[in-house]
Amino acid sequence: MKRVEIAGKPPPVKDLIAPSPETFRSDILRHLTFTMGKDAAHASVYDWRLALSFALRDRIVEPWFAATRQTWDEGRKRVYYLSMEFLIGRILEDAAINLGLRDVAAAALETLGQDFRAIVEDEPDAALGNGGLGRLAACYMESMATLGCPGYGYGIRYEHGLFKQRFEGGRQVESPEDWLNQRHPWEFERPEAAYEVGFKGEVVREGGRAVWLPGETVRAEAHDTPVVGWAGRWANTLRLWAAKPTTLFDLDRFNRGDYAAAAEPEALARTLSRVLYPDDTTYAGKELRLKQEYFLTSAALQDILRRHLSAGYALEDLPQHVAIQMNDTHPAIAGPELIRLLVDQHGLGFDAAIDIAVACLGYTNHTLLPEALERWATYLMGNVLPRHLQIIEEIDAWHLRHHPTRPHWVGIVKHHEVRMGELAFITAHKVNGVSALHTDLVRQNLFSELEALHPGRIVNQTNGVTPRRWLRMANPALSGLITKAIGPGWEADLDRLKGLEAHVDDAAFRADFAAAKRTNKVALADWIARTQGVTVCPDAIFDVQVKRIHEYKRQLLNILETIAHWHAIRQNPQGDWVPRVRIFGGKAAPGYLAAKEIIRLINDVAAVINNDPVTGDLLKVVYPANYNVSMAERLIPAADLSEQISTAGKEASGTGNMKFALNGALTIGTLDGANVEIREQVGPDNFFLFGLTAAEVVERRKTPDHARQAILASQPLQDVLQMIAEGQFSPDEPARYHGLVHNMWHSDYFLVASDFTAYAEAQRAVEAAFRRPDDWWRMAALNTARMGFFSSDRAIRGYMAEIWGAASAL
Ligand code: 26W
Repeated sequence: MKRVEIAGKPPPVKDLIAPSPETFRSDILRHLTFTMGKDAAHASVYDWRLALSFALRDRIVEPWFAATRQTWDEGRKRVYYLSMEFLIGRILEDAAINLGLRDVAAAALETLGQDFRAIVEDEPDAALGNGGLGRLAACYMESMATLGCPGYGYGIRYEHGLFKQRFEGGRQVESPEDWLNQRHPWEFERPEAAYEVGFKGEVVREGGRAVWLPGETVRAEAHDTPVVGWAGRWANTLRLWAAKPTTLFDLDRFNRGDYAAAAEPEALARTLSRVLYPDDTTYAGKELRLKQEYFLTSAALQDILRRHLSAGYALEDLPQHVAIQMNDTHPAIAGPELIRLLVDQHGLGFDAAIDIAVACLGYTNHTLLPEALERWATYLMGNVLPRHLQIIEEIDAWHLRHHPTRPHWVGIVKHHEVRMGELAFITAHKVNGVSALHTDLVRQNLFSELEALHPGRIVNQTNGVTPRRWLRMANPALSGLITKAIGPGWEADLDRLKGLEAHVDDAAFRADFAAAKRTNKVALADWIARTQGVTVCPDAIFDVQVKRIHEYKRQLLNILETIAHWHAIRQNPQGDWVPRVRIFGGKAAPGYLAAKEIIRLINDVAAVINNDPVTGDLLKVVYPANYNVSMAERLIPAADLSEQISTAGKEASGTGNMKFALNGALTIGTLDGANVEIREQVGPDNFFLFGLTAAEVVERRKTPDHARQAILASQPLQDVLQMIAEGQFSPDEPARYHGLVHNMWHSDYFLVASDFTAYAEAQRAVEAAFRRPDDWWRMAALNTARMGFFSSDRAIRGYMAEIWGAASAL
């Protein structure tokens, strides 16, 4: 593909010039009329939202083209981020802010009698992800655009994102999500950018060469969403693949009147990009999932090679121009697929091909949980991807040849399974963990033998979050105060928040800081009253735990301590208690019964506590259903206390923990994941630490009756378990939680009992600090001031320098 030169040298990427509200108003009206075909007199919020989105999108196109042009012209290295998940959330306001057009848009809409907020909230979340890993990919896309790192995200355009959650009788009920039910204004459909992806069939030999004859094929069609960075200085592409049939339908069958059978090929193909797998941290081993992973990876690699070759570069030079990052092992078939394309389609030798693959590929590990590590039965891999299984075996043999001292238990194919972690490690030049502690554990436990064979291959890149969405957009009150205190521009240079430290001893600044938080708490209290029917007092401690429901994240510890606290207040209602609102949010994987039981318990406890006249405003429990990115943007800025209480050694990093601290919440947390580094940055005095360390957890588990011992040592915990077992929170079914209580006494793998007392003590320390507003707001402000390190810009700079060998084009 050759680019057409239009008029000499292309214009350079330039700084944004914002249109006037009048100009932008006519842009919106033009789209309302000509794109939506609506008269302003009859337009709905939906129509206005689309008109506004198109008007904003128009203004991304120019920086987007300029960035693409500059990347070609300067022959720059491109970074390809392969991820099964991109948890984007809403796009409109984020795009408006990065384009510097938020206020212009709001003003223009006002003259049209429309409310910007209402329009923003009409947009459905793009929920193409489960949790941390998917949201991280979205933050990284935004930071790559902000930093001018030429990059593409590759993913799947799921028709249905993460399921919607509601509660019935306190139980989670799932229903399909349907974001594409309406027009999606942010994407450009590219029917011409399509590739065939094969499955199954057989491999034959033709003159010493392997030829794979797939038994099934589908078409991967590109849908491009521009991702604009801060100040509109650069824009990259998120390319999502939709599966289409290669043969449209069976005309013979149709003519015979067998309509359902005629449509079969189409239905089968579309299944591939129909729905996001809702499993977070559990590996299911389903054939459709493997097909989705290969579908994404094969389409992406074909696209990457097409772009490389069309620029006139040699395949041998791929690593100079291309860096490919695998977001966990989900796209780890990239190694074998790249080798297959190079060897089978382009005629390179295996040794040359694997060297190229290793030089291009990087692998990020996001979890140590054994149940989350992908392994595919060789029979399944051999059935779905027969050629790839051969190549995987060749890679394994090649690796053993080069490392004859490799222990016999180490390798890619073992016990009739393909281990995707080992495959990703061996086919990548860099393997990274996502926090300092996690990377140490990856080195010492998960990949210790491979690390010994490849010293230096494992590196750390501590996660980060984008301050544009998670501070500037989500928290206008605090953002305004920050700009007032340290001047504009901190959004793209987050270390400048350090400048706030000079203000924390100023009582007026602390009062402003507290006022910003109060504004957010009042807004949240209104929303809770409106949507949950629970009244909460904005002067209470807003204590928030939002994340996927998982035993290791220990929402159970939180709710048990809530019960203990409730019980203590009831024993002495006249005591000097600090009012609290304990807020939960999160979904459980549909098949994860233990997590679902915890959800039900929280809701059952909330029903009892919220209706107790004795405790009244002193304690409320709120659990709004369907936690998602948009709800996070509401809750996090209003939090006083951030619950990061996982069993040490289990949470790879966490990123919610960063968003809370950045927004001036104090953390109550264990020494797990990035909590360790957050505590180092904000200072140990500004962090409520409790609990066993990762090493102590391992030791503690060696005591066979650790749970029983811990429960017997804590009267409050015994009382709590007794109340639950008696059915105080499930009077209609007293035995409902007998299994859960039994498990607490006899197993408690995640050491809830062992950490209970330390956690309760830390909670009392939180209350003591909250009673001293000067200290509290000083600590809160210091948290914000010292969180600059956790910008995803810092993280992306690290990946660019240490893994991708890519440079900023700005
Ligand atoms: C194949 C099943 C499956 C699906 C998703 C296994 C594992 C996953 C992810 C790796 C789970 C995940 O999202 N991990 C989270 O990644 C975040 C970003 O690095 C971290 O902050 C979290 O600690 C980690 O749990």
